[in-house]
Amino acid sequence: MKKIIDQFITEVQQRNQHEPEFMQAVHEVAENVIPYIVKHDIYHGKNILMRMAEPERVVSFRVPWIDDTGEIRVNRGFRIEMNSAIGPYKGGLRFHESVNLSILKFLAFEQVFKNALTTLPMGGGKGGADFSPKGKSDGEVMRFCQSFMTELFRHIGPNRDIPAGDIGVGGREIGYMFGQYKRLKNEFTGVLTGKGISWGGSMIRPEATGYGAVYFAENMLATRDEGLQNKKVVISGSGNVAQYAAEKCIQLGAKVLTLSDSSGYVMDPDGIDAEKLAFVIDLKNVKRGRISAYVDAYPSASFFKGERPWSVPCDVAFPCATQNELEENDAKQLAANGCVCVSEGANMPSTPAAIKLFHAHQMLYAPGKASNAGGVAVSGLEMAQNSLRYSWTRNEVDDRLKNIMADIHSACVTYGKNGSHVNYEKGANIAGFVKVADAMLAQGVV
Ligand code: NDP
Ligand code: 2IT
Repeated sequence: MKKIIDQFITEVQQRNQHEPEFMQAVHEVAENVIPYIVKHDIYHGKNILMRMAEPERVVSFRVPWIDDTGEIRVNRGFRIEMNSAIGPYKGGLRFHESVNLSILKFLAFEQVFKNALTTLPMGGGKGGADFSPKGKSDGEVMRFCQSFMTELFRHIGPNRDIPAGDIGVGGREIGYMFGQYKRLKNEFTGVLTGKGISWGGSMIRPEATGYGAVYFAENMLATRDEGLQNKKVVISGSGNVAQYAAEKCIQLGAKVLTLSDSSGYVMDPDGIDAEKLAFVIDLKNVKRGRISAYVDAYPSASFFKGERPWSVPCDVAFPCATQNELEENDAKQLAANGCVCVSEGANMPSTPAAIKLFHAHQMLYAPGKASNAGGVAVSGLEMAQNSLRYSWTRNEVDDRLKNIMADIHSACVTYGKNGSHVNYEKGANIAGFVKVADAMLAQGVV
């Protein structure tokens, strides 16, 4: 088996030199899915995983814009249209200085499996630009978004490709891009998700990824007759996903000890409660400040510059910042400190060595493509509401989100159960693969 997997990886590697994040994502899937393919005749000999590892289309484009000093700047924009077997391309846009083809291809590849797991009819895609909104004025961000959409608009559409937010793309950026798309097309359609409530957005979409990751953790803990109440929780990040993971943990009676950003983490031994979280949300979303300012407002907390929060003893960890932010040593510390559950809010935050350790310690570990699927799931519900020209209530959307997360949990158990332990990574990869592969096989050589 190892030989077949190695051969496959070598071939994909040859075609995708210098794309370490993409290769990491493909490798992880291949290790779970190839043994399954070999055992199931309908998939065997169809080169199906190789086809899934090749994007259907990649678009790369120039994004020129003018900064506040009048200088002309240029960034690179992308859209990866990875797989449309089960629905139109769907996935977020990331605006961050680190964005490149490797990162967006890994995200698009993961998105295909994730979207399949949601049970909704969405293919997978991802896009973005090597532009960081951090430190830019609203005017600069608007001009950038308008220029970005001036090219992207010809590649997307409500039945073709429906982008949304990701790192660096929140409500403000979606608004500017939606406005530009509407001017260019002279059409009001659900071409983006994460829209404002008064212009086609869905209730619970901002909360969905973080809430979903917490619902998924509750589902995992329930298999051991446990729940989040009174649990000590460590969260990384302080953006969209981290904020609402924290909110739901607090609502469920857990004690949230940390939040972070790329400069370091804050640890509050008294717990970050609803009022303190409101301060963080205002700090990050309105003032666009740094998490270190938390300790000025709450002096009993400490700021650890340049560090990640994984050394803080906890029962449950939610990595909600970025890829490869939780490494082998971090996983060792989590396990040594008694952490029993890791539910990924971010995409691929744990390195392969860290994941091995989670498995070795029989921890309840959920990969992002399962546990953070709540975001894109509610995006799918936003698309459904846009098509119906109707809006569901907060409770209706939240109930659907809870059911979807429970269904994803069940699918992971179906394909990942090994005795009394569930390998959620294997379960998610195989369940996602089966849905997409069956559709591709039915559609001929696509
Ligand atoms: P935001 O831009 O709102 O927040 C990102 C957070 O992560 C910030 O606190 C940011 O800190 C931190 N961060 C970003 N890059 C790094 C880095 N290189 N090192 C350390 N910290 C970093 O993004 P989201 O909350 O939306 O996204 C977070 C993660 O969740 C990403 O992996 C994303 O792909 C994933 N995700 C998002 C979904 C969504 O609906 N938004 C859905 C599913 C997954 P700083 O401000 O210093 O950059
Ligand atoms: O990684 C993700 O799932 C997202 N950034 C959300 C995608 C979406 O289309 O809502």
